[in-house]
Amino acid sequence: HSSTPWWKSAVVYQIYPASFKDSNDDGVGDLQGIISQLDYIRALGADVVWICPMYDSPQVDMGYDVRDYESVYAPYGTVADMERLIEEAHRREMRVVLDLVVNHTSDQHKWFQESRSSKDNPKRDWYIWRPATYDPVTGARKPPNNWLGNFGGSVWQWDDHTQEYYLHLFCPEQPDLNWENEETRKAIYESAMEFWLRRGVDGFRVDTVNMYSKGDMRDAPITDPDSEWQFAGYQYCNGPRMAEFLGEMNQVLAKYDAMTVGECPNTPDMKRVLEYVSAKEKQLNMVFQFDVVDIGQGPYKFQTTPFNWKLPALKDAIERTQNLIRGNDGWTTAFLENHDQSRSISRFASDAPEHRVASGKLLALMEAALSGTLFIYQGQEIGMVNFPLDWDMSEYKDVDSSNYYKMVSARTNADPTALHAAHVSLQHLARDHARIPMSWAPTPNAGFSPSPTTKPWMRADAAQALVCNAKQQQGDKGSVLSFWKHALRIRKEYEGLFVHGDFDVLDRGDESVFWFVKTAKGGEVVNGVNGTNGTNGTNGATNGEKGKRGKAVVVLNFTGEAREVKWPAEVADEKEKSE
Ligand code: TEU
Repeated sequence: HSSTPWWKSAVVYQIYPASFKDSNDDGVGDLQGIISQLDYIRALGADVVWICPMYDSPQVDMGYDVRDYESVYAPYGTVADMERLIEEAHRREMRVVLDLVVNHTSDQHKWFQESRSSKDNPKRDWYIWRPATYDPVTGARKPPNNWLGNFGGSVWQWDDHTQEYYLHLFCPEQPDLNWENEETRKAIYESAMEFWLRRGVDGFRVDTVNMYSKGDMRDAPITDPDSEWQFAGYQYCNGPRMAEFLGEMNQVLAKYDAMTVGECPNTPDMKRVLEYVSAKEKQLNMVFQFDVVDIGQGPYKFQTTPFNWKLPALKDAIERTQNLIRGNDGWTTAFLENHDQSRSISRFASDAPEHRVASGKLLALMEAALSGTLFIYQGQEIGMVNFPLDWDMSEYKDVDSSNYYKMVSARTNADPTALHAAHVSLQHLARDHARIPMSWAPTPNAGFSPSPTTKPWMRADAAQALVCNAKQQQGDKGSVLSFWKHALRIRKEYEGLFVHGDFDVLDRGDESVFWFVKTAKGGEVVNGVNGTNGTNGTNGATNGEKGKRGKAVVVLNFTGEAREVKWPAEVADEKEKSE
């Protein structure tokens, strides 16, 4: 449909370069490995690949600590390999989206090296520096506020050389850029964005996009009395200058017709989300909200009991994000996994051997029927699950996991019961589960490296690869992979229903079955904002196959047993039609 932007009906396949495919047998995934699997991704039915940070980086946070935006992390390849990847994707009529990580850089980025060199360096103000405060009683040096970092501890790091603190919302090795400085913003646009846009990338997944404007730096309210540092996400997210910064960034993107999907944590207020994604605001095309993936997590992510949530919570979370497209000009996303989440089958269904395949299909059907741009994370399409509890803590490589485990250890004086509970929680929720090598084939390293004896950078789940791998699933009509392919074909065929349709949940309180209805809509946006004439429904209602069905009813049984269901009154006449 000519007036509907391409990214609305797109299926995006997310790639974690370290763990996708190793082409040169060094145990680390690489760009040539990605190129070698573009046909596999295309055959799934994806139109876009999103590549997690492949920039030069010391890898303290797996590339989300960028040392140089304009070069590639050597084990992954070179800028020339990236150019080749973009060309190969485009040749297959696929698009390439990169991760734009510009809330912070690595402390090894040359900008920060200059900034920290002296208080009067011209780049001093490119990062966020503050003098110490002192305890009135003891005289002890203290950071400017009590904010807790995303990976634990204070967000402030003392710098001996210039005797000031700098702000880091993530690791100390990830100092926050100062977006208030116009020169900094210009440098970001040029180095991190235009360098790659000129090389043909089609858009960005924008990391931590709502943290650029930090608001005031008052102390956060005390929510964890046992800790010196307090959750401050509602203060450093969605600050007063967000609209201005994103508007400016949007002008750069508009020159290249590039798409954006912003990562939007700590934003439960849907009106606020709509400001970012409303077409007329010209800020972001869409965002990732955390409503679904945060289900069942404690206030501190890992302080949780696995499966302490009930199905209605999932229905509500999905409804909130689906409703962003209802009666307004916003857009939304559908996703259940990414590199920061454990596997969806293990989270939302059952990874018991007898339920894995059915669970994978259940969640595939659910996701493929949701409106918005669809995202699939590598391995999700074959139904990969979390690695088991008998893998010890040394297999967890993520700084988020190890910091949590260290914190529990410090707080409890290494109490074995507490440490075991921490391990159980990490086995359920750690980011590491998404980061092990992709299961390509039933070999000791899951077919990740060319030689079966090469040891990957993270342990491959060989036992899982025996029963769950892309190679066997490609030839099996009953596989999770075949199911995904089929679901994505139907989604495209009935775009008005599944990509653009309205979402209504039925029988909200039912804790076993998730019923929802999709009602077809055209690709046009109401109010004529994106469309040509504002008429709603040109393709949903009248264009051949796409318009033949006005409604679809999706019924998902989240229990392990057969269920007798009563067709709800709201859709009784739909049932008659389909019979
Ligand atoms: O994540 C930002 C974020 O807000 C969190 O969801 C974070 O992943 C979580 O608190 C960890 O448990 C983004 C990236 O997706 C993530 O991989 C990076 O580590 C982070 O930014 C810093 O760049």
